[in-house]
Amino acid sequence: MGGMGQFEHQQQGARPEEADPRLPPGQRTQRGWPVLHYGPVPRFKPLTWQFQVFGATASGEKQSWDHERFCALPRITVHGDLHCVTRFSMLDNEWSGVATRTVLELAPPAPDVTHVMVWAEYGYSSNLRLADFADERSLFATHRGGEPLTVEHGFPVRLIVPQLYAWKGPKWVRAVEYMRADRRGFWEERGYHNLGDPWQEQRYSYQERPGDGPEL
Ligand SMILES: Nc1nc2c(c(=O)[nH]1)N[C@H]1C(S)=C(S)[C@@H](COP(=O)(O)O)O[C@H]1N2
Ligand SMILES: [Mo]
Repeated sequence: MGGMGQFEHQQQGARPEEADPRLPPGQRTQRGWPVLHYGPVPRFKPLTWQFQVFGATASGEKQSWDHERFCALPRITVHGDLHCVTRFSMLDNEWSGVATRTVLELAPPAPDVTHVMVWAEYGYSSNLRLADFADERSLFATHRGGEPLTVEHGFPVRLIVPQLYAWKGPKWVRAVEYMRADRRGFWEERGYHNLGDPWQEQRYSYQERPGDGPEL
């Protein structure tokens, strides 16, 4: 009987959370979807909203889309996890929206661009290596699980980069800046790690090694 009980226990999948291979070190899963950000929730203004690409573009010109044109861009669906540095993770979300690769194709960077800064409402920003930004699973998400994002979760557009901590994915994105050198974004200037790989537990800037980021 004892053996049977153990079998049933395993059948129910009651394994310790730490054993879930999708959870990076020091993370736990979270019931529901918490809302987490610095500052107020911006109001969406459809008439003036633009998604802009600027900085070191290949053409030297800025490019921008209004909301209607942005929503008409080709779309992808990605299954990705969200790992907050405060240690909660949400596994296997279905995100849909516009691939970062689509933006890179339509508004190409100059050949010597190495990093991007993604800008949100109220000046929130995060810097990414071009390779992380251009990953095939990175997208400007407009929907999760087939439902449009709520305004608290970033409507109309948020960046999702599943392989990095979630602060690297600004909600309420308004612009992408192409850069020829790295520069720290909002949290990267305020104590968080410049790279933010959850699998290496790159949480705080004091953990950075030479070459991980610009001088603080
Ligand atoms: N504009 C903006 N985007 C942001 C943040 C923020 O403070 N401002 N916080 C980030 C952090 S730390 C996390 S964990 C996620 C949380 O997303 P959620 O509120 O949809 O769970 O948003 C990220 N994007
Ligand atoms: Mo976070």
